Amino acid sequence: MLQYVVSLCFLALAWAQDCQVANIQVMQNFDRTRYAGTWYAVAKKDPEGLFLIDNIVAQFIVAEDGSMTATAKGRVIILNNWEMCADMIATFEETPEPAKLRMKYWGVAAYLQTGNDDHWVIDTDYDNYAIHYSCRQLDADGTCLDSYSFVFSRHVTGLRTEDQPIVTQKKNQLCLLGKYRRVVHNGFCDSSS
Ligand code: RTL
Repeated sequence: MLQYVVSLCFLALAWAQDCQVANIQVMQNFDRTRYAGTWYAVAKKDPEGLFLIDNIVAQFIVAEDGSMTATAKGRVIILNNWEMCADMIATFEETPEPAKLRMKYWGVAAYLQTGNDDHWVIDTDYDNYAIHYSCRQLDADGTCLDSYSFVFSRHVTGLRTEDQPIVTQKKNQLCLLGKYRRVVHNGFCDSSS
């Protein structure tokens, strides 16, 4: 009986989303000043190609005029074997929806990746967890062909137990449940500026 109820719940969860990028629910009344500060990536779903590997820490800064910028660090491997800590910078542009930002980013070093990605804040309590999502390429049917997503925590040690079910639910709504990997923090990027 319990098994039956549990499978029904999973089915209901799966029905709740249609995987259309246009239908993804983002954070309501998003407040960027409360989002500001340090976030540790504790899990990530990778896009295609080169990406940040681990030790990923982002810092969001909101200026007095309300504009937002960010810096991020993370271990990367470039030129097919050179391991380093990537120092990244980003600026954000608003869209009509406060939680849907456009992010322009580049590396402090010129040989690092540059890009222009969506930066959607799916959910956050501002003090403990945040779920980020970015679709780089839309498929013809409205689903996402190439996405990446971060689970951020204010705590380098990971998510609090009480936040884990919320995060699981959001991963499912993004149609990315089971596609995340843990992000290790072992001090690799701590020594660099
Ligand atoms: C995140 C937080 C906000 C600031 C920035 C972010 C993304 C950085 C990315 C960096 C990729 C770097 C690579 C370098 C190798 O050349 C969303 C973490 C800038 C995607 C692949």
